[in-house]
Amino acid sequence: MTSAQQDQQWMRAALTLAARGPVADVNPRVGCVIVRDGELAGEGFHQGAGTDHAEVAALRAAGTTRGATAYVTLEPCAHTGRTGPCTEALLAAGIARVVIGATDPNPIAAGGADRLRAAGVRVDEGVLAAECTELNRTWTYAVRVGRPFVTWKLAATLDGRVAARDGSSRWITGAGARAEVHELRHRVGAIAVGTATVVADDPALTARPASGPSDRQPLRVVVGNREIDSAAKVFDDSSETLQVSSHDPSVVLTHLHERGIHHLLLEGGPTLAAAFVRADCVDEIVAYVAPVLLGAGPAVVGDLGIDTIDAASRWQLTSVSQVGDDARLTLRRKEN
Ligand code: AOF
Ligand code: ZN
Repeated sequence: MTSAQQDQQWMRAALTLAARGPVADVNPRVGCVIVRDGELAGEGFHQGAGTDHAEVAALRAAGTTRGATAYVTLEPCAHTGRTGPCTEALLAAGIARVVIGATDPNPIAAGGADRLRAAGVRVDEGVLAAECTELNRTWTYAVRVGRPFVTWKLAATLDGRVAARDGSSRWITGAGARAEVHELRHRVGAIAVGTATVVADDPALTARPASGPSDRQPLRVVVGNREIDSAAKVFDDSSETLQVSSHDPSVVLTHLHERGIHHLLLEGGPTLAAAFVRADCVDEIVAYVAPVLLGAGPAVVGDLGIDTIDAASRWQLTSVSQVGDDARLTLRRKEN
């Protein structure tokens, strides 16, 4: 095995560790392995804000660290945040070489690679960089752009409707698609719906079963000013609920960003979806299309202010698959 392959192998081990961290935490998921004389000496991962960073956890687990190499999926931090700087911990432990996956996009914490080099440590960057970045896709996006990544999930008939003329909508898609939505809810920090949807459907907006890919429940966000019955399921005690009366997506996203949420799942209805699309605040669409026709009833999205085909909101299809009897399409913003 070449030394480049060896580096990749250790970085893959660090990535596997990182993936054990909490997916919707305010902090990124980070893994670290310490290797000495070609042998694993210690390993650790970040378990969420306020706990040890991955490097500190790995150093703690390791025996002798002098002269060893540390493989970290994210550039070691150079700041004192909720915990101390990892660069100083690595230096104090006598680490001779640090191999980094992704660069830290957070300007407050960045600069670790340079700091280590300046102190005489050999630093190699960019090993499995794409995978290390992808692991924290929405966190990286939020840090760079200054607002959460927004996934709009929709479930509609073949003719693009979300309910029949009489308002009934249970169920358009099959059980398989609905189970996938619960998986998705487990992976995000927050779920938003409009007040009209709460009044019409009384959704619980929880991720079920409660112990899915994560045990935590996403924050429920209700947007709009229709009055909601205090007995509505969104106000039950299974999770916290935030009410925002403004329909302005940037107000909603700013609130969520300040709370450290980096991934928002938008679940409708048509008015809220239209507001986000018009404000160019939808980054990804996950569309479940059922083999069902209604011929009447509300469309999946409200008025977008589009009068002519040249002005259509166009999207890039990134994947298509079958889930039970339904189709799942994933789309991203079209780059012009
Ligand atoms: C690392 N190793 O395991 C993580 C890092 O407030 P703090 O102290 O928890 O710092 C959070 C920031 O530190 C976070 O935004 C990111 O830039 C970096 N995360 N850095 O060296 C880790 N989780
Ligand atoms: Zn750190």
